[in-house]
Amino acid sequence: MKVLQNIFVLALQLVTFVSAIPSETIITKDIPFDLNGSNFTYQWPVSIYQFASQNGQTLQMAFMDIKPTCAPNGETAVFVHGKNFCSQTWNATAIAFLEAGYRVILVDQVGFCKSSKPTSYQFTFQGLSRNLLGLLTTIGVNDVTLIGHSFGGFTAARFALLYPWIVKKLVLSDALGLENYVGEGIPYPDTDYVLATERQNNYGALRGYEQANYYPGLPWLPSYDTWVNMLVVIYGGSMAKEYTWCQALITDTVLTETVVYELPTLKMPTLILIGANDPVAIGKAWAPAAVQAQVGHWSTFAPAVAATIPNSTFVSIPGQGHAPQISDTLVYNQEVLGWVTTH
Ligand SMILES: *[C@@H]1O[C@H](CO)[C@@H](O)[C@H](O)[C@H]1NC(C)=O
Ligand SMILES: *[C@@H]1O[C@H](CO)[C@@H](O)[C@H](O)[C@H]1NC(C)=O
Ligand SMILES: *[C@@H]1O[C@H](CO)[C@@H](O)[C@H](O)[C@H]1NC(C)=O
Ligand SMILES: CC(=O)N[C@H]1CO[C@H](CO)[C@@H](O)[C@@H]1O
Repeated sequence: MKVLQNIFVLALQLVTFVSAIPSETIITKDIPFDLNGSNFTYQWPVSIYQFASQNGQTLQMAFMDIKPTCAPNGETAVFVHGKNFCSQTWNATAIAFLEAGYRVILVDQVGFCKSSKPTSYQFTFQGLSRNLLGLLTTIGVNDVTLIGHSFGGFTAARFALLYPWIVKKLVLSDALGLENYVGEGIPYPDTDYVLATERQNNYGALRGYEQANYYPGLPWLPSYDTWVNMLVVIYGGSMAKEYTWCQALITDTVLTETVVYELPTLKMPTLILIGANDPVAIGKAWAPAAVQAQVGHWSTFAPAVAATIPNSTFVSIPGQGHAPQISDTLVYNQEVLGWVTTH
């Protein structure tokens, strides 16, 4: 009797404990236009994945879950954006996938765009991967083609290492993490140094960075302004303070984590795709000239990394920088869709 009573008390405690954790929910109604400091309009309806993380904080990840625009092929493509990008930046490639029969899921990672901007948060690629796993599990998706760009490529690589049974095919598109920046000699700064540079971001600073890194040697097109302004409204928006701090922490994550040494254990078909003239190296701006000269040579290190992954293909898009999905959309879509449909 005593034992039964104890079990009953234990069960009651367990129920209380579990119900104290806000459950994972998907919110699809009454999503505000200005969501978490981003009043930029997305092309498809936005949903929110709400979950508890890190000291019981209630966090939201904004995402778009879009049905194919022709006969479904039964496949799901999940796209993860980079720093200075949002889920919406994938729109032209998303349309190509929708037209090929894919269900497309575009996510905003925590700390970015329309998702929460927690100021007390340990940003790790493992944690960001876990958040994405939570979202996919909650909406019943357990088999994906995962496409990550830049910072989102680093997340995608980590996600594929942690949850290989979910990732059928992996596309790493100008993915950070193929190079180990601090290991290459980039000085490691305090987050306050990065925060100060984040606070200086405005139209001019962002455009200058994007011209030099995303479209090096290419003319500035009016359509590129759209993507600068998408960021400008967040940097000047209702959560500017939280956003700049999250972005500083996010840069810290890139500088403190590595993934390249683990990539040889990837087993799924993997596409490593770059813009041939991509010059991006995180921290290059504050590195000594000798280090600056040594980093960001994607045409050298990216094929070498691809060669360490058993099931990989390497593609370099000529004449393009860090964002070929924007600067050479048709070729990019052809390369990625061509690869996913033949591997
Ligand atoms: C992609 O989104 C941008 C910004 O919302 C928009 O200006 C552009 O027309 C969209 N492109 C396509 C192909 O829908
Ligand atoms: C969006 O927010 C920015 C920054 O606060 C503001 O300048 C702009 O007018 C807002 N746009 C809309 C359509 O609300
Ligand atoms: C490459 O991937 C395919 C498809 O998943 C698989 O059948 C094959 O065994 C893999 N090859 C290697 C070398 O891992
Ligand atoms: C952390 C944060 O401020 N999250 C907000 C994101 O937007 C939703 C919807 O407006 C709010 O409920 C959250 O508080």
